[in-house]
Amino acid sequence: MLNFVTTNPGKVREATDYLDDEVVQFDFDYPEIQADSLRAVAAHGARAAYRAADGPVIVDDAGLFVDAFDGFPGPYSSYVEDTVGVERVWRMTEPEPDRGAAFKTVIAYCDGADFAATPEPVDREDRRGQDLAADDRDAATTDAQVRGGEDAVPVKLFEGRVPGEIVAPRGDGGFGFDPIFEHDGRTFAEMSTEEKNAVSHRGRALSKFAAWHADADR
Ligand code: ITT
Repeated sequence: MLNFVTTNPGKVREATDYLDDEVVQFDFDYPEIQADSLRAVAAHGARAAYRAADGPVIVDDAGLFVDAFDGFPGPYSSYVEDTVGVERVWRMTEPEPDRGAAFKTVIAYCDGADFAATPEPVDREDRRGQDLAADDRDAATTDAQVRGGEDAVPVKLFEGRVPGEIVAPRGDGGFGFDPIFEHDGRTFAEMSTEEKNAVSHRGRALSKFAAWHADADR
């Protein structure tokens, strides 16, 4: 059994599609550290959740990176959804000529075992584009935060990113910013869970995690 640590059932719906393990929602509002990096937040959250769950956990920290705003809201996406709201994020981008954006997620796994932990080796295959500048302003600090203190339990990180455009809200599916995020002509809210998973940031991170998790030599 794998505890998916989140207050967001939409994430769990997407994860159950990908993972063979029985995935259950562990509704634990882990303390999010003040950090500019999804990686640091996810790693810190996974350690805290592992202590609380006393079993294998994954934490998923995601964000919407808007090109015209140099990657904002990025790691602050949850706060922006709660305060500004999704529709007003679209309105704020409306006057901008650049409609580009990306969703990014970092999945952090922790089961207390001493596997080869992040930051080495880390899958940085799709670490390009300016969202990284926003997400990883200070790589050294971030890596230190990910690594944790001397006795920190190892965590392993898996990243996924998907490019798209900010558009006027369309569709009833998905959650969060899905109605204003268009990829290949459709918003994520116009896709089924399966269709979104096939192309999304979370789908990409989950497939990397699934491959690693299924590998007995990890
Ligand atoms: P947990 O932290 O409890 O997992 P959360 O919804 O706050 O739940 P995040 O901090 O990772 O999760 O999400 C940041 C924001 O981005 C939040 O407003 C989400 O609704 C939104 N979000 C995350 N993944 C998304 C996705 O796949 N599609 C649309 N919006 C998403």
